[in-house]
Amino acid sequence: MKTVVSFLLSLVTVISMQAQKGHELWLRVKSSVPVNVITGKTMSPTLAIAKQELADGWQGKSGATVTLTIKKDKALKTDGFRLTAAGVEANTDFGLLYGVYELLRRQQTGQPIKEEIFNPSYDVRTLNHWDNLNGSIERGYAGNSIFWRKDSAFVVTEKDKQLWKEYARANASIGINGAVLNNVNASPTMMSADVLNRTKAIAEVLRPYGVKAYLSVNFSSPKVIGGVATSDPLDPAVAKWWKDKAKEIYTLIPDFGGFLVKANSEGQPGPQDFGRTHADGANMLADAVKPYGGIIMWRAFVYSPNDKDRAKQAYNEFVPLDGQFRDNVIIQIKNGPIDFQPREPFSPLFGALKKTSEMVEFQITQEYLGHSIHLVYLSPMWEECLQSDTYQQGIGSTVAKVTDGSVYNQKYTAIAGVSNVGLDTNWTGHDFAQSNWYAFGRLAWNNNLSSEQIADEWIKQTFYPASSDINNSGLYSVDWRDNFLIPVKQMMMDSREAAVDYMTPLGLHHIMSANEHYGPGPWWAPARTRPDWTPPYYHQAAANGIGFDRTKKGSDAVEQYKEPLASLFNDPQKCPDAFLLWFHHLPWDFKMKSGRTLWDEMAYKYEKGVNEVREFQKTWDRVEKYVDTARFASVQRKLRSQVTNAVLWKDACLLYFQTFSKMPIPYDIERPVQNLNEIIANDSRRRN
Ligand code: GCV
Repeated sequence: MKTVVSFLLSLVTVISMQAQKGHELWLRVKSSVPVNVITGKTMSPTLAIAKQELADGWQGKSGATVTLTIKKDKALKTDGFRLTAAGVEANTDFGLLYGVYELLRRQQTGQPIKEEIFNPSYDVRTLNHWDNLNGSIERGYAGNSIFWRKDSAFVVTEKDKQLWKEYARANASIGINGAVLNNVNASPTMMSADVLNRTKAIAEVLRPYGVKAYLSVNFSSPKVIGGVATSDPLDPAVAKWWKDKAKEIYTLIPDFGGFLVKANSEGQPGPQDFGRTHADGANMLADAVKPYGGIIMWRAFVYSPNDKDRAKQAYNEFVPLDGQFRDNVIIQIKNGPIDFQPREPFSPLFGALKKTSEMVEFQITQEYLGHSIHLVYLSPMWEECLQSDTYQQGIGSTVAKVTDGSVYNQKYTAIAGVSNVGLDTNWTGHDFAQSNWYAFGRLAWNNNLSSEQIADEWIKQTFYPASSDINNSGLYSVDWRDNFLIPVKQMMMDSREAAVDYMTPLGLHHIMSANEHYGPGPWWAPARTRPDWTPPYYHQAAANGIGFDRTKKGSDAVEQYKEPLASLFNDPQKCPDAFLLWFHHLPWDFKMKSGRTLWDEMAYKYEKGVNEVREFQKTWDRVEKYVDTARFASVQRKLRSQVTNAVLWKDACLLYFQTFSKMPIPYDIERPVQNLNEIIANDSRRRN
């Protein structure tokens, strides 16, 4: 008997250890508290999921009754819901499902449950997957694609379906309702019958969870795979090809969301190839999907090799087109004017388009923020962008408000996040990178949530040992709260600023190593390379100082911002330190607000960033007893690499910029441990 008991115990241990590989994300709770769920007579697949989630996760009163009611309610948007004393009310089954997830989240995180209305900030809340048909993922750091693969490419297995279901469930639990299944650098083959059939299979699994499928399309598809002589958007044969294609897609996938388009950017084809405008291209596609309620998300990520300041180009190209787009076109704009850097000011396009729908594109995958090696919680960066005031319609016209319909009358409101999901067991490579997927979904649902609240929720759901340990009042044990939750939350909250400090402090940007975009590379500028792809174009370091002059005397990018921002950014005495070298070229001995010289300030910032990551190591080592072995060891290992890489950034940047400043690195900070020539040689070896 004893042997049987100990065998069972060890089995339980093994199972629970396996359960700690992070695959369950923030959905780990399995409760055995009984609950009675009442629904209307018609049981849809979505309602069945809602019912099952309650049965599996209920942590309220044992034997309680929860009623899920469809009730027409003008106060609620399509996906919105109302929590009531009896349960959840909504206009749609999806609303009920979101309500159930909210109820369970509140139980699990100890938040009050009272009568309250919840409406999403955006109608369309999408993940953008930069997944290629051969299974690779552009800027993906968590394994290959969960949707596409090279071998047996069009065979749909039960394993595929199970994974897609888990993916859809995770999205639904945080309110994400759309997935663009392939890379914006899209292959024309995406429009082939084989690919569309696989898309149909994926869409069928995602559908009950309220996640619509979208595809990125290549603008040359009519010519490349359709046998049409051209892809000119004003050619009737081209418009017809897209209309027929839309019909084919909607016959297969009646709730298909629409297309995402990267056009005339980084070598991708587009309407300008035929002397047409972005509006001509977008409208032609918009007309094709309009009969089915589809939308076109048209990216504003455009820049040409010969303009003086890349940061100005999206604004210059799109503002003159304002008012020319169909109402089912949304211009998808990266948060900053360049490219997902650790810190950028918000893109001046936000709010500048007054008669055209706009949406924010964030990057969840950490292309420029340490891949899946660095622990960087991105929510504070997104919150900073969403809460930035554009002043476009007076004080309070924040990026959040000019995109969510509060300021402008947009037909569709939307938001996108470039996904960090791959085939890795824990989905995102780094266990803490899951928090970025989670945070994106939560902000897409409510663009006013604080990053701190989101981190709090995520940690509780992802790391709390067992639901049974939550005491009756719904609070977590004091020991766990004080020794795990609080320090780990602080580490997350500090992590983005730390990354800015050890990579690109004071408004520096785009100084990373070429190609892999991981380590430092401020020196990289081979002959015959497009200048706007090289770091010296952005940092402009020289004997007379450092920084990109975007003032009125320079490229005048400041002029794209509405007053009082234009004047604020234009004045080096008033410009926030965080954006100083983004907008100004300043002498090395420029006197900073702190009283230090610019050079010293930069050195202290790099030092501060490195020290902060060392503190994260200490924080993590201290919490060992609260975390399962696998996740503890993995995060510990990654933090070690993060420190090594942060030191490399600091040494490389300070030693390289010192060749211009000719000033000593302040003597009270740690000395470089590497030589510049060796760092540069290693960097180019890695690239070859
Ligand atoms: C998908 C950056 C990335 C590219 C990406 C591009 C984009 O340039 O480095 O990999 O391409 O942004 O957003 O289109």
